[in-house]
Amino acid sequence: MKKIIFATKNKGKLREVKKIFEGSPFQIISLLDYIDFPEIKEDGISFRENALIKARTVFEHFNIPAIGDDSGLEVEQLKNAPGVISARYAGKNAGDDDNNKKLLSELSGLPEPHNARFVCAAVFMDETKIIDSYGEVNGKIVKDGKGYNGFGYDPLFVPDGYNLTMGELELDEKNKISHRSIAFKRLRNILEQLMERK
Ligand code: ITT
Repeated sequence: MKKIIFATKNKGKLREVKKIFEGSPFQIISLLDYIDFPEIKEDGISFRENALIKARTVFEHFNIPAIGDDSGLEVEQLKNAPGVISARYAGKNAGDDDNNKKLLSELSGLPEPHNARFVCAAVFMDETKIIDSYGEVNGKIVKDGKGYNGFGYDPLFVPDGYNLTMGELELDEKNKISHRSIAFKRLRNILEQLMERK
């Protein structure tokens, strides 16, 4: 198995990505195995830039092929906020509940539907290459949050074509449609093809 280090401390992301790489020749480890690894400064202006910052920082430190994921929620009526600051929308030390409350307060008074999308930029980096991938999923923000699966804004997001929130979907169901699954399945395919060519 070839090790890839996933530059994240987010347990929700890690669970989803490990599942996507199941059955592949790659073993996914993460910064949760190196809990003292300092917080990476995400000062890029785009998801792609931040994903590259995460991949590069971790690749240069460990010298193991690395993947960074920068993702978030864009809400049309909020001019695509919270965007790249999705994890810190309600402040520097905000948790998921704080961010969800802040989102609903920003939307209160605005007419439904609250169209939104989740986006994910994933960047792979090793000594010879950088590979970019991207995924998004459209849906709507609902006022009455539901479900305890997933993480982040999942309980408030109903993907198009569904009556359930992302928080109500099982991991396998979320991995059929999510922004992250689109980005990471593509990355897995490319990496497997490159390996076969060797
Ligand atoms: P790492 O940087 O350690 O990977 P993070 O949580 O800080 O973890 P980001 O900077 O990419 O990651 O911020 C992503 C935020 O966007 C995340 O904390 C959620 O609030 C939101 N988000 C991203 N993907 C999501 C998903 O699949 N479901 C719900 N919310 C999501």
